[in-house]
Amino acid sequence: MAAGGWRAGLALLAVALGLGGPRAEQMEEHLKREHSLSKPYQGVGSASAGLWELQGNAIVMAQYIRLTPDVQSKWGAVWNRVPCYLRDWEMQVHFKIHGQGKKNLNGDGFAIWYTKDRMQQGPVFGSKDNFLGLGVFVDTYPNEEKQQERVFPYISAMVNNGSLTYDHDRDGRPTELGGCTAMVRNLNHDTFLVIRYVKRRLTVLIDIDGKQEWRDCIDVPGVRLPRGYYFGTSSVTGDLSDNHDIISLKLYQLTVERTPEEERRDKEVYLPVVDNLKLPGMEAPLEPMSGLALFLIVFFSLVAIVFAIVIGVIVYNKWQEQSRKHFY
Ligand SMILES: [Ca+2]
Repeated sequence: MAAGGWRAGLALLAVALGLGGPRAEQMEEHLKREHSLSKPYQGVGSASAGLWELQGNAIVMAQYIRLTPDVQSKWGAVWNRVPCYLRDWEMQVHFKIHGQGKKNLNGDGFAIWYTKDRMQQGPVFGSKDNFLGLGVFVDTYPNEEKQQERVFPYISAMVNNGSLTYDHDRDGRPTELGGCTAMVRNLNHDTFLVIRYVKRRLTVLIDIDGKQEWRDCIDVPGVRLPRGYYFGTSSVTGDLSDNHDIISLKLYQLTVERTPEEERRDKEVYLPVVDNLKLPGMEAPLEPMSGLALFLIVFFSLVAIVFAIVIGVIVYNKWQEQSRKHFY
């Protein structure tokens, strides 16, 4: 693959150029083979061995993995068997969507997943709804009739703690974290997208114009994803169809330095959540109380109790004095 060489040092370059965030910072990257999928797809789909498992109509070809053929009512998925415990990572997806359908008469697209559950068939691009984790959708068909703001094909991202439903009829608009238009069908050049997760910041970049340049698509800070979830990709066709091909999935471990403050902020989470986001069921979990706060609460509670007792004693004594006066 011609693009392979320059792409290897991409994360470092992108961050140096400021694409990854407002502040240029040092970042090293390292390909993790256990979470990557590339030619010749050795062991993919074998029943017990191999790092990746196939599902549905997905098939392994010499040059790609076809999640679905350009045929109605098909679905397919490929899932990593190894849970990912990296804190900071980047997933580079080399894909191809092509078919006979003319403009907007094709579907439905595909999803890239980082989720707790794997190998679960469902209605969200062939995979489970009410998922736990991250889904990035390359949606090639506008289901919502009056599409005004969004031009399709459209890429969007969604983070779910299991409580949210993907609204297929509205192309996931109610739960969308961000998105962009991406004309990705029937192109003669290679098409890529990158999902980068660094210091709780989720960014999606696309390279679909054949210029070997990354374009910003999604940028959301404060995304808290637990570790130990699985990478996967899935696709579905309905009345409309396309070939949805994955050429490679390359997962890079990114090594970044954190300040002590960032270490505190980026501590382990057990449910996916997005800061400052008001979605039903997506409230940020309560921060555990700090030692000082707990001490102050206990201290002032004791002071208040002592104060109340003293007042009580005084009032009681006064009342007794009064009653004595009444008796004599
Ligand atoms: Ca759609």
